[in-house]
Parts: sequence; structure tokens; C-alpha cells
Amino acid sequence: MVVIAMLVISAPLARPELLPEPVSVRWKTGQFALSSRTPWKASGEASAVGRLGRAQLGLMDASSSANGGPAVSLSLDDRLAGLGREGYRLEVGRSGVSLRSAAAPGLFYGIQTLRQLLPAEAFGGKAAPRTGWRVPCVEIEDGPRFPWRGAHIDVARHYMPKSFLLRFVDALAMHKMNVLHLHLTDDQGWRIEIKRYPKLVSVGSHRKDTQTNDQPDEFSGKPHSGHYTQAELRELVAYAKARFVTVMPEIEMPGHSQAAIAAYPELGNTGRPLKVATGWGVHEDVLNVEDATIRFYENVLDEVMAVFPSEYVHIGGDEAPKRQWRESPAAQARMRALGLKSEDELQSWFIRQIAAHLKKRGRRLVGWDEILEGGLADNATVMSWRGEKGGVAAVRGGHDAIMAPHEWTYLDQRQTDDPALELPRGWGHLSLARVWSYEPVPKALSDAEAKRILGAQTALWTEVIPDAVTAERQLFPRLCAFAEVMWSPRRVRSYERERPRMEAHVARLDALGVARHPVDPIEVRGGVPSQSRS
Ligand code: TNX
Repeated sequence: MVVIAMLVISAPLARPELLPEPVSVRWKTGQFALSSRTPWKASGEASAVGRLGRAQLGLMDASSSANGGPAVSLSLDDRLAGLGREGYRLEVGRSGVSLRSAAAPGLFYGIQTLRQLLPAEAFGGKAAPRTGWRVPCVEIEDGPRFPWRGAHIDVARHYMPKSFLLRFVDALAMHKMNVLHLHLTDDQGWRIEIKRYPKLVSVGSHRKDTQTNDQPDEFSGKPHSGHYTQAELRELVAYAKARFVTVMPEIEMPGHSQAAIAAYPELGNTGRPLKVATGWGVHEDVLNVEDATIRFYENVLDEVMAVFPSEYVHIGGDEAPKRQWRESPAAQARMRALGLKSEDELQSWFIRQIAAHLKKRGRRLVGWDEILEGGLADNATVMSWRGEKGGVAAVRGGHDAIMAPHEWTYLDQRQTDDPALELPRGWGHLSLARVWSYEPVPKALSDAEAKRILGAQTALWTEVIPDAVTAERQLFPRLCAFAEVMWSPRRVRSYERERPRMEAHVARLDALGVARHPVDPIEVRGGVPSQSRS
């Protein structure tokens, strides 16, 4: 019996699939048993990361004192500065685990990799077995390709509960992603409490009906409501911060603002009373360009900035039709007084006022690529969604860009052609293989220009995504592949090689209870979106 037990323990462990793939991995022979009795050595900032890490690894009662013998040691080490604040070196040997980084985020990412060295069931929140988790010996050196590794979620079209957002933060952090972009306002709902303007929520967070299909127009007859208090959002921000995720708020202006105008009609151009929108698409009602409206939004942003410490604040700027400004005597007078030649320039003027306000508060403006159209505000960062051209133009104009071209990054698109897995209305396809094929640096850019690509983002717009389970099914597993594109060194990925890696990885999602789509073996219609935009 003893002999058999020893054979089992010393049998070589299968090499786990690591996703995102680290920069360098050297497997060694042997293994280490990591149990609740294994002491952890960490001090200062490293201890907080260690506490969270022990819980994530199912080592609930592990003590943090070591007296010789095998241990897990976490240390901040300036000699690793070359790997950046998010890089780390992880060594698992027969006699212990050593994790080093120049900064706390690197230690956290090292723990995420260590987690993946454990069996998938360790992700289920289960305590480690008495004999410990068996961890294969390995030396890993790692760090991200891009500093900005984001995911956007639209909580305006469909409100998503706070519990879902906390789970989403966990999933992002586990995949070494570091920005959660919260799309908090749109035509169909305003979802953040603003104390100075209570009607934004009391009126703007409710709509009477919900569109379910656009060809032909169909409505569910179901009203939809929901908002977050500032206290709830502060809790989300703190939870994310502990996991090295920055929550970036987005407050849309001057388009996609019908819910705000419904609450405060004086923000609009027509004076007509409006309802919170029930249907999707681009709406004609946009903000007016009065000083009072700009002050209103500055006040809103002041409350938003008090909740979200993120240096970057997103102000939307997309899909703002100019008809109302063309027809409004007040907007035309404003244009003439400012000496502006077009309504596009008027939009740029509006955004510049807001950018200046953010700058005074030490923040930076991010906007969708339409903010380029009448000239870009100083210091603004462009989020390129209508293909890559916005990103290229921004960089060539001396600005930073974040790539989010819908053809590769919009996870509201369908994953397969399987009718059983269809959403009520789909718009285009985006297969897992296509996500993996995405290269965030546009070919047109030189190496020097490429440095201004901060990174990339996925987006989940939620017109047809009514609840958290449907949202998770749309996000996973494609988000995992996207995380790899942003973290791992550039390389041409063949789907044949990567697909089995994903099959292994999704066992972790399953242990976590994350809803997901199957790993799809079929490349669907080349993954090309069937709906063309821009
Ligand atoms: C375009 S992407 C939009 C959103 C929609 C999305 C649907 C962007 C900046 N604007 O308002 O939800 O398409 O995929």
C-alpha cells in the first residue's frame, strides 16, 4: 500500500494549460504539495495580496508565519523592475514557492498563475485537500504586452445586478485584465445615483417597454428599471481595486442622452417632453450646447469622480446626430458666436469644455472615435470602435488610443450559427477563433507610433442581453481568448493549437459556476459581422 501511495504521489503531473500564456515557462521535474499548513512569508504590501491569494487558492487557514521548512514566499523586489509593475517571477520547487515582483500588481498576477497550476476544482472555492494541492515544479517569468486590458459592459440598456459586476471583476482579474469600463447612461436608462439631480434616477432609470427585435419592430411590453447607489458603486470600486482592476465610468454626452433629457427636459434642444427610450439604435434627441447644460454635466462628473478614482473618465461622444443642432436657432447662434464652421466642430467644442473640467480635477478624458470628427481635445484618448481607423488617426495626431474595433471585440455578436444558441436578435458573428486572431496594433502604424496604443477592450452591449446569465454566456469563453491577445507576447495563433487549451481552461470557469458558451469548433461564416456600421 505504501509503495502504491508513493507511486501515485510521485507520478508526473499533467502540465496545466496556462491562459493567458506567460512570456516564459520552464517546466521542471517534481512537484510541491501546497496545503493549508504551508506557511506564507510576506510583509508590507505583499501581505494583503497574500491574504487574498490564500483565499483564492482554497488555503483558508494557512498561517502567515514561517519557521524554516517549505513555504510560499511573496516578496517585492526592485531587481525585477525590468518586468514592470505587473510582471512577476514565479518559481515552484520541491521545497517551496517563491513569487517576486517589483510591485503588488505583479504579485497578484503571479498568484493568478499559481492558481492555474492547481487542479481546476481549486477554482470552485473548495478548501485544499489535507494532503495539499499538488503543484508541478516550474519557473515562470511573465508580464503583460499592453498596459490597458479592458472590458466594457453596458449596464444602461439592461441593468445588471451588483452581484454580477463583482463576479465579473473576479473573472477579469483571473485573466489578468485590469480595466472594467462601466457604460452607465444611455437613451434607455440612467443607472448611477447623482445626489444633486435626483430625477436622473427617479425618472431616468425607468422605461416603460423594451424592444426585442428590430425587423420587424417588436416589444416585450416589459418595463425595465434599475440603478446603483453611489455607496454600491464605491463597494464595487474597492472590490475591484483589491484585485488591481480600475473601474472606469462612462457618462454619455451629447448623444445617447435621452434618459437624461427625459428627466430634465431643459437639457434638450426642442423643449418637447420626452420619455426614456424603449427602442434601440441612434436617437435624434441630443443635449443642447447651453452653458447651463455644460455646468449640469460638470456637476454630474464631479459626483462621478468622487465615486470613481480612475484617472480616465469616459464621456461617450459616439453617435450624436447633428440634425437638432442644425435646426436649433440657439445652437446655430452658439456656433456663430464661437466662430465654428460645422456642427462637428460644435461637438468638439462641447467635448473640449468637458475635457478642460476633467483636467482641472487631474483626470483624463476618453471618448469613442467620433470625438475626432471636429478636432480632438488636448490630452484626450480615443477608443476606436468603428474599425481601426480612429485609433490610427488619434495616434498620428499625437494622442493615445485604445483599440475596440467592433469586428473583433464586440461580444454582443453571436458566437455560432447554431440556432439553439441564438440570441433573440443577433447582429453579426464573432467566433472564438476570430477573437484569437485579433492583433491590437494596426498594421498601418510604425513601431514608434504603436507605443501610443495603450491596449484594447472587449465590449458587451446589452440591447438583447436581458440578464446576468445571458451576459456571462456571451462573455465566456471569448473573453478568455481576448485576455490572452492583450497579455501574451504577439504571436500568430492557430485555432487548432489553441482550442484544446481552451477546452482545458473552461473547466476552471465551470468550477467557478460561470455560465458560458461551448468552445465552438466551427469557424462561422469567417466570423465577419453581417451588419455593417460606421
Ligand atoms: C454601437 S459602439 C454603439 C452602441 C450600441 C452598439 C451595438 C458605440 C460606441 N455605440 O450604442 O449598443 O453599437 O453593438
